[in-house]
Amino acid sequence: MKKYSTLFIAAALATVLTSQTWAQTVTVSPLPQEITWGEKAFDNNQPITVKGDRTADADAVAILKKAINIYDTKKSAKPQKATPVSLVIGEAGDAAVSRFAKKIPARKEGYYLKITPHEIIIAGRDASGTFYGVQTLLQIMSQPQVMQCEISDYPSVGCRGVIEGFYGNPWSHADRLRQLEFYGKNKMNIYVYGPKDDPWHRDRWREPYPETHNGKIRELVEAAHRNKVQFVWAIHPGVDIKWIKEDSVNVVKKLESMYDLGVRTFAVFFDDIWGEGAKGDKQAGLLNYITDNFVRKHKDVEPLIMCPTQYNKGWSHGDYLSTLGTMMYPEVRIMWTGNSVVDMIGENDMQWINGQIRRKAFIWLNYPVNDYCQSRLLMGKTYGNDLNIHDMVSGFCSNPMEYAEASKVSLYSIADYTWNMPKYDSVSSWERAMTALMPTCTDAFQAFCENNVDLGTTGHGLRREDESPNFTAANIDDMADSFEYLVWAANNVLADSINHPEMLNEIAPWVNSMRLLGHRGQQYVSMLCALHAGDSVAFIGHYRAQAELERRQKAIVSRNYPGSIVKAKPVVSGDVITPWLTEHIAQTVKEYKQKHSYGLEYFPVQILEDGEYFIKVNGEYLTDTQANADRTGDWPVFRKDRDVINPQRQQWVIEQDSKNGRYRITNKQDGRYINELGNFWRSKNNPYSPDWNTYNLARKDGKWSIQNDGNAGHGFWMREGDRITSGSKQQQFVFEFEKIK
Ligand code: 14T
Repeated sequence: MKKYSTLFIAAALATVLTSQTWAQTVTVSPLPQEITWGEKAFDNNQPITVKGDRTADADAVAILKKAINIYDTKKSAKPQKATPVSLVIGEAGDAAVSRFAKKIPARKEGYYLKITPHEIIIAGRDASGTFYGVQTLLQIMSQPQVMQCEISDYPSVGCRGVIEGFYGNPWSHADRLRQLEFYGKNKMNIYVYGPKDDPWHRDRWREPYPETHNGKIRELVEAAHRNKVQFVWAIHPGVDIKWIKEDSVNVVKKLESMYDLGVRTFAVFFDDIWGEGAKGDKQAGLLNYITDNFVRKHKDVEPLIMCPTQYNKGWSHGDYLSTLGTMMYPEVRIMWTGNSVVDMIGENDMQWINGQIRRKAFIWLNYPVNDYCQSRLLMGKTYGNDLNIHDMVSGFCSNPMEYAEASKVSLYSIADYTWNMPKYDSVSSWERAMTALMPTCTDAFQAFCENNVDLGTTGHGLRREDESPNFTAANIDDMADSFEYLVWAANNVLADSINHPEMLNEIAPWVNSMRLLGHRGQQYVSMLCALHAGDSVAFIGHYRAQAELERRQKAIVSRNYPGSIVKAKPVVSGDVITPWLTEHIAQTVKEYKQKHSYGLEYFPVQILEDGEYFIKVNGEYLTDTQANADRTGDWPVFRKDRDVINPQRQQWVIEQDSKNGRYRITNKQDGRYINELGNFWRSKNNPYSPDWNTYNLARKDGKWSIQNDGNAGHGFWMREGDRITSGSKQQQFVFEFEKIK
């Protein structure tokens, strides 16, 4: 019986394998709503004749003719082998596709595509539909053998795309042109122009663009429209707007100047402002004024989009949102980032906000934007948004990184998610994205992406899972393999740079950092071997080589060009490999020091020994008076006397954190730590983090200064009244550490 079943499986497998050798089905992306594959139709170098091209959408016809081998019956020589395949193209209502009228999905931007051995039919519901039909055909025809298929397709979300809405270096003109083409290919249809650091968007919103910029904006608008993308220009007047007629007129004037450059959809942003500009009734009044005096005066301008000041639930209070909801014309779309500034979007969140604003919110997703965690690239899977909210949104846009090419990994998935939401699969989408973007070094690029996933601790709290899933360190061999993998991936991505110079230009600092991280790991493996062999000279040699690599890694700066707003210091695998290596090197050095005395001068000095201390200022003891491990928000105070009943309340555990070499200070009684404000903080949601809760120590004349670092700024602690504050920019050598044990 057992034998028989094995045979049966083998036979079944053979059938699958042989059919796969010729059945080259392509995974069309974004995933179509309905698709049925058949057998091979023809080879992709087959001559093709086109019918309907004079009435079909001109942009669709243009990309079609550019990409395929069109056979012109009048001009071309007779085809040698087969008769040409006949391609019929057009929109609902066109004579060329009238035979298929019933097959075209009754949805905006929908299309019907059929491939048979002798005929290709592309029939769009509208111009965009035809254009998308061609995009799908070109994906299928990218294979040597073109398969028969029948596709009925349309988007889940009507408005799908990208909002260039981050702080930092705005995208370049070339970046934007490449983006717009990418949106066309991936069936995204909206691009909102709102880079925070374009002066004419925000700070100098009243002024028209200088003449030198006008040509570029015109070119972008044309490129957008050619790719069936709405170009939305956003104004951000809230910084200094006065609620007077004159400023309403100023806004309309600026929008008119953008209309003259070809823009047909407009947005008004009031995010990240306070004071006068933040008033809901005034904002609603302005949006209605613009609608009356600008939008409705032009026949071809779409309803406005506005970003409210309270753009997430965490910041909403009072009747601001309901004021917008009731006062503002219902066609004005209102943006929303979710439960907090940076959050994935759920069904319940949509119900809540839509009720407040009496319309469907237009999602501004703050992912993969990294302007608040600039050392990390966000190259991981795009997951966490509910798959059933397509009918609850009026649009869905992603705010990306200032790294335009690198953002495409996530944007590819945003396109996939918004086109066919119920069928979205973050894993397969991520894999397809990497294949599509880096076809000639996909495996190495995937290794790069999987090591640049998490954000670390930030004020916004979003974390991303599954960073560095291939990192294993159970034994020396695992470690050696894991670090070699990093070096291999980095070298392969770099070696292939000629095929994707724009991507490499952006990610090279991170790729180089990954390569050095791998080499550091290899040196660490050699340190371990030397330690086991008792070879102190070899150990110190590898330790110093590692330290030199680390120095080089830390010297890497991204975008180190004059005028760059953001110059990030890249961190690779900040959640997994980087902290692992730092900790393990520290641990191994400790072990070495216990056994050997050779070369100790090469290690950094620890200026305060780990231990328990009294912390004193002017002879008074820093005391944890509440002593309750679950309590947050109170602070330690200075007391004249020793606490004889609960001595532990005045005893502080001070230890160097091996993650960053800074010092952590916790109370002996309850383990609470002091945060960067001099308060206690300890709760499940805010655990100790070396990025926030460690200090630099310095000593002068027997007294110490204590300084925040990492994410916590650089303020120095001082004593104010009976407590600690941390506002000082000057070093305060006032603290005494009296060793207890
Ligand atoms: F308009 C909003 F929807 C929005 O998200 N505004 C900004 C956005 O431009 C930025 O890229 C994003 C991520 O940093 O967050 C918003 O900016 C902030 C958010 C904060 F919580 C700026 C400062 C903050 F404290």
